[in-house]
Amino acid sequence: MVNGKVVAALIISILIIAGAYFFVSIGNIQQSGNSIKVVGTGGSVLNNEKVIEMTDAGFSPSILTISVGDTVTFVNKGSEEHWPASAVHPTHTVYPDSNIEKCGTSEESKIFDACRGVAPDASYKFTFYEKGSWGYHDHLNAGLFGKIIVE
Ligand SMILES: [Cu+2]
Repeated sequence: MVNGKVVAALIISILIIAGAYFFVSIGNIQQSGNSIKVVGTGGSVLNNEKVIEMTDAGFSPSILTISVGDTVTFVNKGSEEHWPASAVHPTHTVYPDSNIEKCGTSEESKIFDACRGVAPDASYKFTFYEKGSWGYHDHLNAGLFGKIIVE
């Protein structure tokens, strides 16, 4: 005999999943070049996401211009791990408030530093709120570098 509480929990779970699916599906995703825009039902831009591909040859595009508040996703398309991080190797302190010593602390999500190697097919995202020209590199291969210009 199935307990009434179990049935209620199952129904609630199904409603939560259905609700989550509804919210995911109302957004309209527009993709053009390296830019993905997620547009709400009112046409407002919720987020402007730019993609930088990391391969064993470097970052592409190596110079990217974005707007304040844009999120950059570094996608590893190579066969080795890559670790994007603010200049300058090895301290990573050029981007405001960034510092490799904050990796593993509660401030890790606020610094421009993946804080670990990103595996092939995995990605690292960072949202830029500071205007400027921000150099970065691959901490595991410091000869690979790029620049993000935030306007
Ligand atoms: Cu480094």
